[in-house]
Amino acid sequence: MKCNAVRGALLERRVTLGTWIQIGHAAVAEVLAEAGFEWIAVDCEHTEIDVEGVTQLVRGMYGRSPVPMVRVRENDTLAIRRMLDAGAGGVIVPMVGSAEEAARAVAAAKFPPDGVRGYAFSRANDYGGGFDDYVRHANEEIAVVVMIESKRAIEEIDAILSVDGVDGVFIGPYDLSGSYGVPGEIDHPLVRDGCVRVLEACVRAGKSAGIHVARPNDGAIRQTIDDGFTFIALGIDAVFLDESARRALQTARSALR
Ligand code: 3PY
Ligand code: MG
Repeated sequence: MKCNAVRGALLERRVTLGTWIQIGHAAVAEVLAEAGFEWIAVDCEHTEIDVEGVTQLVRGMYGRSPVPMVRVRENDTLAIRRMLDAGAGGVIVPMVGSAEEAARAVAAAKFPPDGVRGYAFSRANDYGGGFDDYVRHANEEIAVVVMIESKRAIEEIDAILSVDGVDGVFIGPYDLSGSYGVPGEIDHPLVRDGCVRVLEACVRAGKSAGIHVARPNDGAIRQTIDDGFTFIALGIDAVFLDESARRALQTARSALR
């Protein structure tokens, strides 16, 4: 089994830069992989992408450097298991609000005795050809990141981080803003305060703090790095496409004036 550089970085609190796929075409994975991201998360929570789409996207990354990650559709044993079987190097589990929920996510991602992941021949172990090697190393190589997206999760952050097998946490700023009653205001003091609480708790726990910079303008990127986040998702495929298309059109239209 290939060594997972992202899990190593999470455990050492080293910065890794990733990005996010919502358009389920393998060409998108190829383009973003060649751009040089260290990991790419496929979003199965807010898109129509399911295990078939993930498999194609993971194939698009195969042989290139990014570690394929999947933001699973929910904290569910089978949702996690199927993505790992498809070849994900790690899962990002949405809406985790307590230590018990975090432990459930970890258990789904680990083979016994550490968890409840089922054994099978699958794409992840070369359809059985690499079964023994995969089973021996998967629990150490698969990354488990849980998402902090609510007031409740912020209040429970120390307990969530204390769960063995949680390699890091990842803030969903939009859901977090919604939970504080200010949807979309990701720079609102309540949201910023929540982020600071997560960052401080991660330092105490020696675990990685991550966040999604959905609109990665220069200011937002610098702020995220200055804040001390280490597991950073830059942008979304659809946002890159939308923003650069609009920018090109706008530039052309002003040149034509
Ligand atoms: C959020 O902002 O809620 C997210 O889930 C980002 O990925
Ligand atoms: Mg969210």
